[in-house]
Parts: sequence; structure tokens; C-alpha cells
Amino acid sequence: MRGSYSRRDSRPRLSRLVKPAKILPFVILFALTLCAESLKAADSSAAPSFNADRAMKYLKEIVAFGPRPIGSANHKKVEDYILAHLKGDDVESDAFIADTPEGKFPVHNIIAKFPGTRDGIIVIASHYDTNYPLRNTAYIGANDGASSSALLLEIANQLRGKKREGYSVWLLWDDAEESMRLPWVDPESLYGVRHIADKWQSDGTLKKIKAFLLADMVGDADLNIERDSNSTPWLEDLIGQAANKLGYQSHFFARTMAVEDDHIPFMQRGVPSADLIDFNYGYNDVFWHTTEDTVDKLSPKSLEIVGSVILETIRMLDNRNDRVDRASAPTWVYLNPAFVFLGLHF
Ligand code: 1BN
Ligand code: ZN
Repeated sequence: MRGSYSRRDSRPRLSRLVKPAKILPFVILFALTLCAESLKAADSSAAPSFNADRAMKYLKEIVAFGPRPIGSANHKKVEDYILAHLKGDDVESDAFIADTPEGKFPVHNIIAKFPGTRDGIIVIASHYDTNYPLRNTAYIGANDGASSSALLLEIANQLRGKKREGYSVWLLWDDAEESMRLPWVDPESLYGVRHIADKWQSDGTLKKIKAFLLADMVGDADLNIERDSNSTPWLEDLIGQAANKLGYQSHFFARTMAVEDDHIPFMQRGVPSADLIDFNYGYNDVFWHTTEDTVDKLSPKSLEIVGSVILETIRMLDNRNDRVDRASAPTWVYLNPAFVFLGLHF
């Protein structure tokens, strides 16, 4: 009857409005989202911090040896310098004799291995030689060879003595990258990487490499890393995302060019690869492969930018799921915080 309520009906009953069984999934989802957020916070607080001043000190020490063309006494000193900084690390030496148009030369790749818990390897590479044709000049390759080699030594400092929850990281100081003639001649260059790529193909290592990141000419105070059309697009995108995340996007990918560098033998063998190179060194690249390639053009901030972006890219690769094809996963799977919580983000 309208207007008359029984005593039972007049009491608002919570159980009628929201049944516990109905809200349970939302409560669980909310709790999982909170857990995922707190895990994210813990994750970033443990992020390594690249020491740019120390990297700059390494750079200056490398160039202080003078020109370091293959076969020279200075080259041997730089090899020993790198090895001395890796004392106590798991180091593989890949030494061989390269047959070049200028004769036979000893070539020495150095690999420092930092094991991770996840099955797979991320390789970070830099060449450390200077140009053989410039051997009798004052050419020291401060940006070209020394900057990235110093950067890798500092990355080794960041990886050393820490438990890696992601992929193993292998740092590769490769040798005999520079061309035996100037300007650049393709088959007369990249001796070190071609050798190690062949070796890793024969012994089965290559299949385990999830990404090959190359650093080259990364110290210019006016830092402009190119987007390289010879690199793997999704890996370049990931580097762009890492740069964005750190607020360094203005130094990345304003220009696109095709670069023939140490990543090419790995690209040719199907390894996802990317070259972080600033190929705009002075107006129209005037300092490249000249005695003008000196420390005064460089800045520790640039080393910090590239070093941090590489470390962030490693972290993103570690957390990337390469076992599930995103295209085959329905939207509800990759948008679900429960899957993010379980580490299954796409
Ligand atoms: C980079 C530094 N390279 C040599 N020294 C490789 C290269 C060669 C990059 C030609 C662009 C063009
Ligand atoms: Zn060069």
C-alpha cells in the first residue's frame, strides 16, 4: 500500500545495495593495482645512477695514451687499461689476427659478463681503436672510440656486485672497427665485431642475444643521437621511450640516417640491434676523423644522458615480455593490472 511501510522495509539494508560477493573481484583488483604500484616504486628506487664525472675521467685517461691504431704499443696499453678496470669480473678475451689490405694485425675484443636471472643476453658494445690511416697524426678519437669505451667502463661499475633480476648483460669493447682506408671502406672495417658475431653464431650464443646496443660518438657537448634506419625499429622505439622517461628526449632522434657501424654484422644475423650514435660532430661533422676530435668538445652531461638511457633501456628490456605475442593477446589481458602485477605486461 502506498505510504505505509512495514518496520522491516523502512530500514535501509546494505546487503540489498551491494552484495559482498559482487564487490570481491573489484577489491582484489584494487589490491593488486596497489601492489603493482608499490612494486614499481621499489623498482625505480633501486635504479643505478651513472657517474658521469668518473666516466669523463676514464675518457681522459684513454686519450692520454695517444693515438691507438691496431698493432700499436698505445693500443696494447688501452687494452691493458680496460682489462685492469675489469679485474675480478668474468672476462672473455677474443683475440685473433686480422688479414687486412695493410697487412696482418692482432685484434682483441674484450667481453665482461654480468649474469642475470633471466634466460638471455643483452650486449652493450663500443669500439676502442682509432683510425689506422691517421696513425702518424695527433688523432686521439676523444669522441670516436674513447667516449663510448669510457661509458662502458662506468656501466660495468653500475652492474658489478649487484644481483641482476633481468637478462645477463655483456659489455663488449670491440676492436678494429675503423676502416683501414679513409673515407670509410666497408669490407676493410668492423673486423672485431664480424669475428665475434661469427664466433657467437657457431657456439650458439647468438640465439640468446635479446638486444645488441652500440654506443659510438656519445660525448659531444651538443648531443644529438640519430634515429638509425639500419637499426631495429622496435629497439629504437624502446630507446626513445627510455629517453622520454628520463626527460632527455630533446637529444634523441631529431634526424634519421642510415649508419654502417658495429651493429651491422649482428643485424645481418637477425639480432635486434641499435646504434646510439651522434653523427653531427661539429658543423657538418667537421671534427669526425680529424685531429679536432678532442676532449674540449665533449661534456660529462652527454655521457650521463647516454649512459642513463642505456641503463633504462636495459631495465625496460628486462621487464619486457617476449614470450607472448601481443597481437594474439586479447585487450583484457594486457590492460589487466593483475597481469601487470604478475610481470606479464605486454
Ligand atoms: C663511426 C665512427 N664509424 C666510424 N667511426 C662508422 C661510420 C662509418 C659511421 C661511416 C657513419 C659512416
Ligand atoms: Zn671513427
